[in-house]
Amino acid sequence: MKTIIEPFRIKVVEPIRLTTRSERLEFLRKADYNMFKLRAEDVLLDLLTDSGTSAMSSLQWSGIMRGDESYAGSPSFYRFERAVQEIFGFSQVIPTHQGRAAERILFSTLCRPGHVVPSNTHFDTTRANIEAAGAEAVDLPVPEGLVPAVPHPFKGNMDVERLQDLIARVGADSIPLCMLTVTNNTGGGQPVSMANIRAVSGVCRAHGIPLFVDACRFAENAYFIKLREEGYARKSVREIVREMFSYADGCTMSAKKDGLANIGGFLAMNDAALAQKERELLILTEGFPTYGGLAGRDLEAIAIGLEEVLEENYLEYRLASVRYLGQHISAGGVPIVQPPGGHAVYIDAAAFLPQVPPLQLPGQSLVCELYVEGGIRGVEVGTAMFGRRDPETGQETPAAMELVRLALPRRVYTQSHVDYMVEAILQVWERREGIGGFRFTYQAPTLRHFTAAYEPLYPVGG
Ligand code: P61
Repeated sequence: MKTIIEPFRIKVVEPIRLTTRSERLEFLRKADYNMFKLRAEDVLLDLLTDSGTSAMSSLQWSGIMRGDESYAGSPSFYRFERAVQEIFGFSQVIPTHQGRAAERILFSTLCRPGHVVPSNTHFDTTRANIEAAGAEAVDLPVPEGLVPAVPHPFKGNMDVERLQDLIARVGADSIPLCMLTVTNNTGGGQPVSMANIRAVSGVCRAHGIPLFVDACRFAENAYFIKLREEGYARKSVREIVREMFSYADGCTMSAKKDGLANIGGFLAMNDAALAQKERELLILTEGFPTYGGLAGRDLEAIAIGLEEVLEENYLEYRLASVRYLGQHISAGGVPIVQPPGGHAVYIDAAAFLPQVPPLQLPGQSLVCELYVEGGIRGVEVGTAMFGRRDPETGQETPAAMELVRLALPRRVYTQSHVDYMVEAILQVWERREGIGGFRFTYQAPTLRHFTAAYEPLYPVGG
């Protein structure tokens, strides 16, 4: 059979609500044109994020019932700990309420002012937590990673030469750890090759710098390695994952992605002394080390989700559905980051709307138009999210790329939903010449995209 099907059947359904175009224009205005301020019930197909939005399996729901809520020493914790140890190969496992809590604990333990933390590309919460610890976050993607239209099998790779140059320039003593984000979310959900993980690890080990992997989408990354990297076609995803993490000293994880759970995360590593310090911080802000801010039932859902995400027919369907969306809009002329990523398709808003300059936020225009057209909610990953405003001069620096991310929640939408998305995106593409820009009317000093207010500089909706 050549048709790749959803490898599950539907047991519970959740209604979604159709709205009219004029209702959507009104909702958008009331939300200050900020997708994060829309009410979810006013969204038809929600592609804002693949984070925490997975449909859980019947086995995960049965795990929820089994969850043991003891304050200390819950059997649910030990099942969670064993799943993480077996899959990732790290001995120390610290549960956290989500990925950014793991980041905060890791960076506030290791980073000081004057420190530099390199990565292929830091995700925004990662960067913000490094900066909150007084250190500098540096992105070192390979050059192909910054050119949306150029296809490359491993656009998520880190530029190893630039890593070596950075170490030579600032000194290994100023680099308390190196990060590697798999897949590279900010760079288009693009995978990192095993060869690159090995090379980055080699450089780090030669200089005594610990390597931590931001593991959010580890299974999708492993499946890309299986499909695209020589020597891995016959290996199981589980074996590939073990090899990926064998080159690292630890990882941070948001279980809201490849944990197939609605909440949760963890920090894992082999260094018991470091883990001890981190558990002390955990107790201060998250909770006792056998629950870390999670309920026992969440730990069960994650332990089961981490196993299910490694099933190869799931991963085949997962990557195929993202590819299907990417290929169909691309065939209609829409410029996207090529090839499509593991969890999302990224539209190149700068190429879609060349008439809108970066400081007029072309990605912001595009997310608003997609919502008006089809009730689809995407997210801007461009100057609104990653641009910088000088607090003294008010001078704005645009982001490296102007992207719109359409993230597919895991196991949630069917192929006809994707066909509808394709239709709506192509309709916006047809009327692209009439679309203008936006400006901020309010912005917070950090992570401004969550709470920003915007004003259109043209009539939205055509
Ligand atoms: C997302 F607009 N990602 O992609 P937490 N590392 C990586 C992530 O992708 C990630 C985290 C760490 C989200 C949620 C999100 O401004 C935003 O469990 C590679 O969300 O704390 C999260 O994991 C943090 C979306 C987060 C945003 C921040 O949609």
